[in-house]
Amino acid sequence: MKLYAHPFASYCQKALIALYENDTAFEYRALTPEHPEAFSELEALWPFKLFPVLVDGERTLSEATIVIEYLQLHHPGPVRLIPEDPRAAVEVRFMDRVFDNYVATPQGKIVADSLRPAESRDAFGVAEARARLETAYRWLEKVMAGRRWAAGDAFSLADCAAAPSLFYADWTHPISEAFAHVRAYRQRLLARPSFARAVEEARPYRGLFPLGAPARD
Ligand SMILES: N[C@@H](CCC(=O)N[C@@H](CS)C(=O)NCC(=O)O)C(=O)O
Repeated sequence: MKLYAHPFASYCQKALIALYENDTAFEYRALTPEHPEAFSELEALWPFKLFPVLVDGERTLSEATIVIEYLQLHHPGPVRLIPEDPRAAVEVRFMDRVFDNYVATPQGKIVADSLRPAESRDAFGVAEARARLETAYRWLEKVMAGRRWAAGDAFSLADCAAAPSLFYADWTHPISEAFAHVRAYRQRLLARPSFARAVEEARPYRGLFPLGAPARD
C-alpha cells in the first residue's frame, strides 16, 4: 500500500495513527517539497488534491475515516479500531464525526482564514468557528468525564480523529483549564505511542503552522 500524506497534516496523522497502531506496512509517499512527483501522483488519483489518500493495488481511498474503515476490513491487525458489535460501532462513528465536524473543521477554518489576503478575511466566520470550538470543548468535557477513550474503554477510530484535532485545536483556540477532562484526554492521546510517533515525525514542520506554533506539544 502507498499513503500520500504530509507529516504535519491533521487528517494525515489520523490515518497514520491507524497504520501505526497495527504496525501495518505501507510506502509513505510524502507530499513534501523534496518529492514533487508525489503531488502530481496525488492530483491524478484525487483531483481535489486533499490528503491523505491510500492506494492498495487497484483501489484508491480518500477521506481519513474511509481509509481507516478500509484498513479495518482489508488489513486488520491486533488493534480493532471499529468494534465488531454494530451498536458499539455507532458510538465510535458518531464520535469520529464529532471530532471531524466540530473540532477539526472550525480549527481548520481559523487557520485557513489566517492564510487569506487581509482584504478577504472572514472575521464573522472565524468568530463562529471559535464559538463552535468552545461548544465542542464544553460538550466534550461532560462526555470525557466518564471515558478513557473517545467512545469508552477501547482506543478506536474516534481517537484517531480526536488526537490531531484536539492537538491543533488547542494551539489555535486554547482549551481552558475549566475543561480539565478534555485537557487530560488530550494528554492521554499524546502519550499513546502511535500518536506520539506522528507528533515526532511532524515536529520538524512546526514552522508551517501559520498562527505560530507554541513552544509545547
Ligand atoms: N475530508 C478530508 C479532509 C482532508 C484534508 O482537508 N486534508 C488537508 C490536510 S490535513 C489537505 O489536504 N489540505 C490541503 C489543501 O487544503 O489544499 C478527510 O477527512 O480526509
